[in-house]
Amino acid sequence: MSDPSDLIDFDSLLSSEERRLRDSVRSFVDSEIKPNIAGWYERAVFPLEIIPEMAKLGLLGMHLKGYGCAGRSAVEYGLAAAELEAGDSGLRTFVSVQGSLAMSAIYKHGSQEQKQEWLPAMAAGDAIGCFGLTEPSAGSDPGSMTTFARRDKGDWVLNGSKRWIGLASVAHVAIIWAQTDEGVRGFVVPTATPGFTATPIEPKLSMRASIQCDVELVDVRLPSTAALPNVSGLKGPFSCLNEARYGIIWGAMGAARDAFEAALDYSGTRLQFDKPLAGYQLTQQKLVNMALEINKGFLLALHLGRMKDAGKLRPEQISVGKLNNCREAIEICRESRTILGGNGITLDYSPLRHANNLESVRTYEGTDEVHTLILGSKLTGIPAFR
Ligand code: TGC
Repeated sequence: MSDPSDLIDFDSLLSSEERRLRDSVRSFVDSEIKPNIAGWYERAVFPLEIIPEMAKLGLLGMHLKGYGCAGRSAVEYGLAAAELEAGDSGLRTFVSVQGSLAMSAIYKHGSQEQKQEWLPAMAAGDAIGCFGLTEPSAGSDPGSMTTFARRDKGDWVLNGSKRWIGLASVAHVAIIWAQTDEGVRGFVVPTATPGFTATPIEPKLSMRASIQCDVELVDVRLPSTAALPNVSGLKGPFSCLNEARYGIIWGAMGAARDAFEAALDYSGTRLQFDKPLAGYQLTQQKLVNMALEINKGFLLALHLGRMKDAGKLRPEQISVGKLNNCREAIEICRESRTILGGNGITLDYSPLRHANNLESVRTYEGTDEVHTLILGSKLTGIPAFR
């Protein structure tokens, strides 16, 4: 399948297996997501019924090895993220929260028992996970979290609040990060545990086909084995955010590509002053500028993906991709909307839906400002966070 925005034969940079994986996810998105997404978005529904199909495609924890996971490469994971987000950011977000955040936390930092208990069920889509880091007053600065886990007769007892936690109200397990007397620790919390409640945040103007929740933890009592044994400190959650931020680098460009294709298609058929919009120089300039950024964005994603597969990708390089590709993608979606004119503000077309979603995507997993300061610190040697 060649993309109308592809001016540089991007496909020639992919292996046949990478193209096959990409095409199978694209077929799934074309048949199961695109025909339904406007309705889900309008009704603010996350379609739980598509989870088994995503599991069958091997999309859940797809970059992990063993435990029923597909063991795909970083580039393959990225290609899948781009295709899913061409459908809708909310659906890519589900795969990110499940695989990059919740499953990665257990995979990287969990005990053998925690891995055996949760990872196969999560890969199969039988168990949904969520990742509780952000709090009502601790977003960009997770080190200021106040959720606390205290030891009590060999148990852990958690109290606190989390906010913007994807999928929490439908999740079976939550990875909750909390302060302890030994620094920040992660906890594997079955959501049926007494004292755990998750309430969807509504109404939203972005990511409507997705669920984000407030989570309250009131005397949530857990056995000593609930703590993730292999990490303490903020590097625990940050190591998982690296995975999710990496997927966003690709996903954002998938949304941009879909918006561009909607605008290109519309401009070829919409007549004004007796000729198609695509015949006007102003429209062609918009289309060309967008296509250039899409080509550059995918090249950047692929370069970073190849580095990740080689084990050489550094966190600040992920910031380059997340900052650039979110920033360009949202501009592309907005510019695409201008080509659609008034029709572009309806749910009949994807660009404004994607642009609205990308407001969330540019904000979660590190805002534009956070990634700018990470890179500013790298360039100058002076951290400007505090
Ligand atoms: P800092 O003192 O710099 O670092 C603390 C420790 O963490 C290590 N570290 C990292 N390790 C791995 N990967 C990274 N990217 C890392 N960044 C830092 C660091 O080496 C240190 O380790 P150690 O061993 O010395 O203790 O921490 P800081 O807080 O001062 O860092 C500043 C800043 C701004 C970079 C950081 O706080 C940051 O990235 N903030 C943004 C947080 C963020 O992205 N929040 C959004 C979370 S998204 C979410 O919760 C919702 S999930 C999605 C959903 O549910 O829908």
